[in-house]
Amino acid sequence: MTEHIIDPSILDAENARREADLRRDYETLGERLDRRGIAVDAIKEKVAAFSVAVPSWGVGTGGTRFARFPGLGEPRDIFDKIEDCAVIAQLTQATRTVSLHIPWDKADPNRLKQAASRFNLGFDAMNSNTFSDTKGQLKSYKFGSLSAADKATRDQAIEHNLECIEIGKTIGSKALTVWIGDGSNFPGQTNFTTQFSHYLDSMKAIYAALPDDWRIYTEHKMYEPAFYSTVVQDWGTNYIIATELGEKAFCLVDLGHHAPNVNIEMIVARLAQFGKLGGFHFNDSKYGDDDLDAGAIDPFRLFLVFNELVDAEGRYKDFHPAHMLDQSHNVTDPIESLMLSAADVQRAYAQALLVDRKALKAAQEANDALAATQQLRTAFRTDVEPILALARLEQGGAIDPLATYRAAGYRQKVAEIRPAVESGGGGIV
Ligand code: LRH
Ligand code: MN
Ligand code: MN
Repeated sequence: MTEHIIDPSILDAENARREADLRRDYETLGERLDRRGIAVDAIKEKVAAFSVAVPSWGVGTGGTRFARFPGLGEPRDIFDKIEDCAVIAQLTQATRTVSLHIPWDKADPNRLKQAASRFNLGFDAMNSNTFSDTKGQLKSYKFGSLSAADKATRDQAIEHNLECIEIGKTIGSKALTVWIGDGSNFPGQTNFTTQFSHYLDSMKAIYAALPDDWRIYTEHKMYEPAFYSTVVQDWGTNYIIATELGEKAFCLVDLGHHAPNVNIEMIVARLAQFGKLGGFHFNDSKYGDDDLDAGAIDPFRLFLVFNELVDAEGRYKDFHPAHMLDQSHNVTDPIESLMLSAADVQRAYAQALLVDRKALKAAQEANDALAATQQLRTAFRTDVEPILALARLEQGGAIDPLATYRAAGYRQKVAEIRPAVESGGGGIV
């Protein structure tokens, strides 16, 4: 039986206050969509089946390289993090899995599995970390990991990824995400070609250990922490990697890892067209890899990404990219941010499902630019909140996750058990 952290009587009371209004709103929206030839219940079903993974590292307060200001009741370890993830899942019913980062979340894999299964949570992709050093580690990653000039350093980084696969096997994960910070800070510091060859050789060794039913995702990022060149800097290099490695290798698109104004939705379309779109790290940004909450800055862009995904769903067989959040919460309660972001990702999906694809195609073929773009705008401007809220309610979640979470006083309760953490300089990514 699934355990619930938020008292069901509080959840029921909060829902009872909102249910009648919600049902009226849903009915009105249903009538309006019906006039557009859309069955609201069918959209709701798809929304209900949609899930986005929560990153374990997202439930702790993030920071910048200048400072970190922890909040109340910070999770002490991965088991507290799993409980926080369970709260997000219970209230949103949109986050059925957790994505772990090793070694940050290292613990007995059987205990991890048990802890998650109490709340009926599964594990999404494992994330390896060779972008920072761990205590006791023999070789430093200061000058790179999988692409380092030093062979022993590369071997150690390979070994770490193999360990992530092993942990993942025990806990039921089916994917490994590899992001490295390798690159250089000065022109001439490294040889681009040698470095990339090292990287490919290392990745081939990891790929060789990947179980048949697993996928490996490589994540590109334009810059940071290396500021002159980065080994896996863009989707072009990422596509080469996935192609070189083989059919279990796919590209992961982290929305924040592109230059401002880059047409990410088009990258998504290209990768999908050539069978190499593996999945996403959703977040939002204004300037760079800001890791702001998904949907917080440019919800239209998120919608355009989902517009491509829905288009691809209708085109390709076996198309099932992984959906994960990857954001850093510096000034908000991470649970609140993650709940709203999960809903915003779902919202973009629901809006994209409303696009009249037949009318869009006809407008495109008639070169009617305005009619075509109008199809997208109409879908984007539709307030789909009643669909999301009813999908949550019907699955046992909260009509209003934020209000319910606050009414339940979860943060105050855990703050009594979890010791306060002092503010400090230099935070995590
Ligand atoms: C790098 C990144 C990558 C890491 C995570 C902590 O910027 O997006 O996915 O694993 O942040
Ligand atoms: Mn990421
Ligand atoms: Mn990032």
